[in-house]
Amino acid sequence: MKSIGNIGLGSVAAGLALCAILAPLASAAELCGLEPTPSCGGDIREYSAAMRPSDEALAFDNLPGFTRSASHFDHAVVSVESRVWAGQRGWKKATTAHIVSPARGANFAMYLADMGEESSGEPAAAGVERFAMVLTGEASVRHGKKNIQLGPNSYAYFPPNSTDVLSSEDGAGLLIYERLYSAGGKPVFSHGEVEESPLLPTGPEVFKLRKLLPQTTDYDFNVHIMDFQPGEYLWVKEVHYNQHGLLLLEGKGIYRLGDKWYPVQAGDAIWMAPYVPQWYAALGSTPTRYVIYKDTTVDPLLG
Ligand code: UGY
Ligand code: MN
Repeated sequence: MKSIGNIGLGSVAAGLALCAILAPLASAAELCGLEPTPSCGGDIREYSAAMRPSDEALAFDNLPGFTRSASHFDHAVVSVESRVWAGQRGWKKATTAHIVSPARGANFAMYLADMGEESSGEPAAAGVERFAMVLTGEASVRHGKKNIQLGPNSYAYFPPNSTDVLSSEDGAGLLIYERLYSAGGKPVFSHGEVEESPLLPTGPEVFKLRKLLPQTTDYDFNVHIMDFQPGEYLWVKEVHYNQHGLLLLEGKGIYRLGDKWYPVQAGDAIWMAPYVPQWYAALGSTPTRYVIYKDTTVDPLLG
């Protein structure tokens, strides 16, 4: 093919001549296809995809084999296109997508639950505490004699050995954190709506912070909601013993994890192992909100 190409396809005449010679051959169409000459009978090609404006949105998630997901010993990014849904013990008419679990060294599990119509989630395994945040739809919890409705942006905490069942009539999307309880206190059932939780002081930081669980030694983790305006970023380039499981709820930006930099957007999830350097900058034109698990009040020496 190379030697044929070298004969001199530069001129139209040479192209026509070559096509005439090669026409009877089975491979002629392919060879003619190398040069877009009308005489070869092929379509005139037009490469508008290559000339598209640089501000046009590109469908990266559909690019074969491409993913922003990454997995390293001290962090992982699970972008939307990498979620894998499956049935799970205790979840009826629902599928779950696990993002973090002890299988990768974490002290907690983090997963999404896609509840269908008339679905339910049995209580967590013995000794396991559960935090559920409603992302979409409507769920409910039967707690004693009370039937508690949980709409989008609301949450509930179930202490270890709770017998409360989560259910949904019309379907709901939940974010779940679970952990084998390890604090030796008396955590209790609670529920609420994110915006009703007070804003807390953040020292030198500019982001807005809410903590959805009580800050007492009865709890071995907390769930933070963090809000950034575009252009705001973490002041502290954090390194700490606590682990994180993060879900970006709104917005986009750059997450630094160790010595890697990840463009992230709503729907992306991140696992951060103890001591991984972490830093975030909110970019784009809309604010960022993320929800993040953080283990706490557990002695770093004793785990
Ligand atoms: O509380 C935290 O550790 C939190 N600021 N970390 C983070 O956003 N990566
Ligand atoms: Mn942190």
